[in-house]
Amino acid sequence: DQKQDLKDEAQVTGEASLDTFAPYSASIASSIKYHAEFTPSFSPDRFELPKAFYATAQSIRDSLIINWNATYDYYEKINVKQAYYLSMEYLQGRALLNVIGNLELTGAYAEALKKLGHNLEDIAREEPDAALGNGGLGRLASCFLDSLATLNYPAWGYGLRYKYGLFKQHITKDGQEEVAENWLEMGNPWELMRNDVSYPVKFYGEVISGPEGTKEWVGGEDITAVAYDVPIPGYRTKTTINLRLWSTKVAPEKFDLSAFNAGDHAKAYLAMKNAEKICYILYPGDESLEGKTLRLKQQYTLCSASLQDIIARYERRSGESVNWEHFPEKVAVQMNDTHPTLCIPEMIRILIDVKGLNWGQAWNITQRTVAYTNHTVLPEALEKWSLELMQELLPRHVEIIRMIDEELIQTIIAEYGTEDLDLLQEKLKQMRILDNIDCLKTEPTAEEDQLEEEDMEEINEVPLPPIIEPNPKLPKMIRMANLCVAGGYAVNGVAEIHSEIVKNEVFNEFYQLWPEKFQNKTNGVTPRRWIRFCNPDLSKIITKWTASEDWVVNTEKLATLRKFADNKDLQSEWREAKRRNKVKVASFLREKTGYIINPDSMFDVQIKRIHEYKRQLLNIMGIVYRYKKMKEMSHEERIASFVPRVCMFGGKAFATYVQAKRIVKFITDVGNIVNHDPEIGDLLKVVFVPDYNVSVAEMLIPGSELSQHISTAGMEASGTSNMKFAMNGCILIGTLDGANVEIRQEVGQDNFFLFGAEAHEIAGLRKQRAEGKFVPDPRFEEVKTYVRTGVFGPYNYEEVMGSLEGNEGYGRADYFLVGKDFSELHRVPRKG
Ligand code: B1H
Repeated sequence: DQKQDLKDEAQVTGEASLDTFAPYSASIASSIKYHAEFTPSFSPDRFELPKAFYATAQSIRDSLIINWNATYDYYEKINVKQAYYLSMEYLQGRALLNVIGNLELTGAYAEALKKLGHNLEDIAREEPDAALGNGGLGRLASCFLDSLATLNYPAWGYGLRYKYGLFKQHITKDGQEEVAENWLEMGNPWELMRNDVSYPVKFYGEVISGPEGTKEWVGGEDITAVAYDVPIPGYRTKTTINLRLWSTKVAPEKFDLSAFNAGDHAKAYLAMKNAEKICYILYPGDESLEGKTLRLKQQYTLCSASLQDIIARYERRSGESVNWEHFPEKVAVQMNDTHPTLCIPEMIRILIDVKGLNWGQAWNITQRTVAYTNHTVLPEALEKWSLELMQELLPRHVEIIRMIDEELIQTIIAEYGTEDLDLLQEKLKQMRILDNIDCLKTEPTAEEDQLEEEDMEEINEVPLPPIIEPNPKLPKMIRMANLCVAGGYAVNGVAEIHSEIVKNEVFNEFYQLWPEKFQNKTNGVTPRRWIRFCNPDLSKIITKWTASEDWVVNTEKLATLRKFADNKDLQSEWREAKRRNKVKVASFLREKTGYIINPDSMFDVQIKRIHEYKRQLLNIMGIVYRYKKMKEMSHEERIASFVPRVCMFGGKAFATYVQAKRIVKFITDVGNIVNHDPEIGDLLKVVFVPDYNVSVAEMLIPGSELSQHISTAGMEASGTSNMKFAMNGCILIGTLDGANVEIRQEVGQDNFFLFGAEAHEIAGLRKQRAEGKFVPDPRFEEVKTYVRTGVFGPYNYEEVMGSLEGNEGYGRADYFLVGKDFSELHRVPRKG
């Protein structure tokens, strides 16, 4: 009650601290001291960093565990339906400020730490980022967990506990250098190792048929997946949900003691190493990735351990009478892209081979339980696995995938008939799960033998599909997205425009067959981390002017601010808050790059993975153009023509993505020249922020004024930083792509700098460009020529400039249409 009174008062007055809980700070301080004394990993004599961080984290962890247990006792008691989010990535960032903020203990902790001679912000900065993800897809998973807990949804996340997260990026004179990120080095205070929760996971081996058509998968390599639980607290609620991350170790009986005893240590440890290395490292690719056995092992480990856990929980909660038909009423499994697709055959395998269900039951239950979110339409990013590799690693799953493929073929034949063979062939070609693999059924499979006679008659009535001769020269592949669409009850895109492309282009054949499966779920971000905690100054202003803190849970309330838009007091408070955030950015950049920037310049920011489709190259070409024009002017003219601007870039390039790394090098080289040019001074600075991650984003976004979301239209599925910038009072410049479209509708077209070709024009423009029919703006040619003169140093930019040329000499001939949209960059804002 005391807490509530204080809060009510704080809300009404909009006073500095919304959670001044002095009465708690004394007991928090003693709890922190207690943990500092009993934290064995640090020397006991002094309460210093980083020990102070670990002790602080442990003191709050106790409350998390209490809430976590209470949440689960309750879910267990009411046997609630649970949503399970399966993701290969979680980009959690730091947890401390989020945890104490969600528990509304920030003020109390700040005070307690002050008593102990520390400052909360410094303590928080000691925490390494948990970077178990690459970019938007991983961060979305983490935002979902926060919001699910806050909104009291019974949900769990499942993922992998990578020992090394996304690499650390160093910027050297040669561009990006990758360094391993050992985030667990000092221990992870937020996880609870659950030795009591572990499951066997098998690879390789063979499938043996039993007497009554039963199948047994035997032999091969057995490992153990062990659970590590990370409690995820909601905001202003006791609901604390779970992120269960699997780590792998050797199955106890597989340690080769006799080899060890015989002195062959390498052999003895081999199985151990093979098991442990599965969770060693996050694959650092974003948007596309080569198929690798280790990656497939990772994916299967996630699916198998999670499904075994989910099914065990369902059985336990069902008590005496397990009715599998009701499984979809208690379980929903959401797949974050195709990376966890193996959930589908794994669920079927467990239901048939372990629980004794027949094919029809298992297939039906799975189809009612699983759903798929698509995050990209880039053709190279649609996951495919070689049948050969899958066959070797997961032989039983290949049998099941073949059965699903057959089911799909039968559905397609039933829908389109066999009269128009060309049509049927085309449909099969587009939709089948197995690519370049014969689909002629010669004999009934063992499972079909088991079917009731009536069902069999039905199948026999369906004529056999026409033969498409596989091409022996091409690899036989499994198309994971097709498996997801066929195996799940729903498919969603992540922004309106993207979901339309999913329906009308990428999966159009499936959409025609099952229109009811297709949905849109525009991405979102948690307003706790992305406004309330990362921008306390702005938060206070919002709370004051909306007269309530409700916006932290219900972002629609932010619209209340609209009626004060012209209020001078609000405007000046807003400006002051922005300025304070910019000062923080300036001091961060000085520390990380040595560049001194003026906080009164306009801060223009592009932070995201480095990818050609995101067009950092378009941005930097525009900057080079501006620089060249400045150089051509007199001092007076320059001052009169340009607003001082700091252009910031941040983002990591996939280590083997050569062109992306060249772009990083280009940006840093431009910075090197421009930032030291005495004629230019504060009028233009170009800064590449090294090692961009969640924590860096939390600092940069509140201090930004213009942010760039300039992908080639139709290529960015959604984007999520666009939302974070908009929420922190930053104007967007962007193309009509991803969630930009919806953000622009919300903020109004006057508050969004729109430019560039639209998605429906892209195919035609690419064709024109490739045929040399489209002539780029002369200013674009001017910039390329300028770069080629070597103004930015001795590095050979030929490959970068060449990729922008409209001829075939450089692969895809300005595939991303930088040359097309460049001209419009200088014509903002556009009407309509
Ligand atoms: C997104 C990925 C992705 N789309 C493959 N696809 C990966 C694909 O390791 N891999 O193999 C990793 C990541 N990530 C992003 O998802 C989209 O580009 C964004 O536009 C979108 O906002 C985000 C969340 O939906």
